[in-house]
Amino acid sequence: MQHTKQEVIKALLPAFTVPNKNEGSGFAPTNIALCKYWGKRDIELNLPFTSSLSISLGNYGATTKVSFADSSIDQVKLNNQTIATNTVFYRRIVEFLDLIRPTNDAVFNVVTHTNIPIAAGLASSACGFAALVQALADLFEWPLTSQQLSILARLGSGSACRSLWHGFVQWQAGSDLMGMDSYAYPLDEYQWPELRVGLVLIDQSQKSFSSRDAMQASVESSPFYALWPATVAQALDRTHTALRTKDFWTLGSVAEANALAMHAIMLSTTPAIIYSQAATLSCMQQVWRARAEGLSIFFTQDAGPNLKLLFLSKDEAKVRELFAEIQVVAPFSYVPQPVESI
Ligand code: 2P0
Repeated sequence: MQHTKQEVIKALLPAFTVPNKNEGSGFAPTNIALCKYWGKRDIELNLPFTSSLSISLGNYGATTKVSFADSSIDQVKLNNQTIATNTVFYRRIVEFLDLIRPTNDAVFNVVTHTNIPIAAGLASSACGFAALVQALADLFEWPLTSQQLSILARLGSGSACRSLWHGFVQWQAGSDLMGMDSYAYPLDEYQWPELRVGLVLIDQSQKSFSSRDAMQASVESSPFYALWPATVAQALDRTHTALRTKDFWTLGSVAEANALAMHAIMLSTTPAIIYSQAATLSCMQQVWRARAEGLSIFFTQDAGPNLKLLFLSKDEAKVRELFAEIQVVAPFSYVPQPVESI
């Protein structure tokens, strides 16, 4: 039986309370999947066919403040710009606010600041919805566990459920039809302070098709989609072993292969989905050349042309020499920022 988002909200928040506070705030890091989420078993609830595993990018993410507005419609500001009501971005946020609006005439003011490129395959919707859920939880003082907040964030965007924590995070696919067992949790047993993620920005422009539509098209038409669940299950298994034994070569190889397998599925979708640009392929070849010469460097790629390089701190200088424009993130060097500063 198909369940609705409203049913899930009702199960999690049976009684709406009028907040005592005027404003709520939250920060959420963006996350990069090492074992990817690609395809839903339930489109309405963003329930995935497979589990996935990500690394959060420390201080790179979204900071959001939410309050009640004195206007007729919700106000959404992103990086100091008012978002027009006819954009997909605005509609997705308002659809989410509709789920938790305490009364029909309650209107919200949402102010978000991000320090990552929007919609360029750097998982901006992930940190955006995770930060919004945290800000709403703060405003309404919801008595929810972090797993329940993860479920709420998933209703906004699937990968958002992984953005509630730092470090390595796993989103378990679950099997419940209402998705009550489909949430993420931190893998705190795996700490890897030497891990670095290098962001190679090939193109920051908006992507031509959303990952939401693309993954659904893959489920419906790729002849290889049937192989995806077993591919991810094996990748997850090998990633856990690599994290447990701190085997960087295996971690990187598995992440790179998993990203390429996801893009192979996209390529075999009708019509084909190709996010890579010529510069993406050149960058991949550069990584492979460096690896052939002995450097421990791997890449992963999401629903965009940009690559994220994986390497260890001891190789950072060499990697910076090879990739001049790279932005290097140390995922485990998270420094909490005061939310008041936005
Ligand atoms: C991931 N991506 O695991 C995969 C890899 C993109 C490629 O999750 O429809 O924005 O909101 O659930 O989460 C991007 O998809 O999609 C994504 P919805 P979402 O990071």
